[in-house]
Amino acid sequence: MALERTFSIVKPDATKRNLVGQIVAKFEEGGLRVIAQKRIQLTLAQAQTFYGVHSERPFFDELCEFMISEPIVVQVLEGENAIARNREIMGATNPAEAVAGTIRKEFALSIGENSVHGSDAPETAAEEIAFFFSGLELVG
Ligand code: DAT
Ligand code: MG
Repeated sequence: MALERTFSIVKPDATKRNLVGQIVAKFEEGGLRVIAQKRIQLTLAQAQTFYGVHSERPFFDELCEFMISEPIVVQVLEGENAIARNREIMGATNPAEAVAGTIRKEFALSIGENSVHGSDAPETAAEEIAFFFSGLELVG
């Protein structure tokens, strides 16, 4: 399998608690490399666009308000099977169901405030990377 890239967010609950370094360490220990990273504050419109696939879900408004509540750190991670690998390192969406040692098991506060986002497929990874980064910002 060739090198793959995925998109990652360190979410507001984690930036607020100063956990960026500990989360990046989990990615690096898991075999992924940060090839782009920046700290930003999302607007409500950006959050709604980014999570548009969930717009009909009952938690959509809560999710978007949470995502704009503090700065976030957006990243591109590169490695073998990066999309699946990143999701393993993150753990299940609900921290109560996450495996020991995963980011969400160790750091997430709840199913909503779950510390990290990671792309779920090659198509979404490409879209999400392009939403936040120009090609010049990706330094593999
Ligand atoms: P994931 O982030 O693991 O890909 P998802 O795409 O199903 O999970 O949902 C996106 C985010 O929406 C998730 O990280 C947190 C929030 N969310 C999902 N299900 C939720 C629920 N039942 N209640 C509150 N927030 C939820
Ligand atoms: Mg998802």
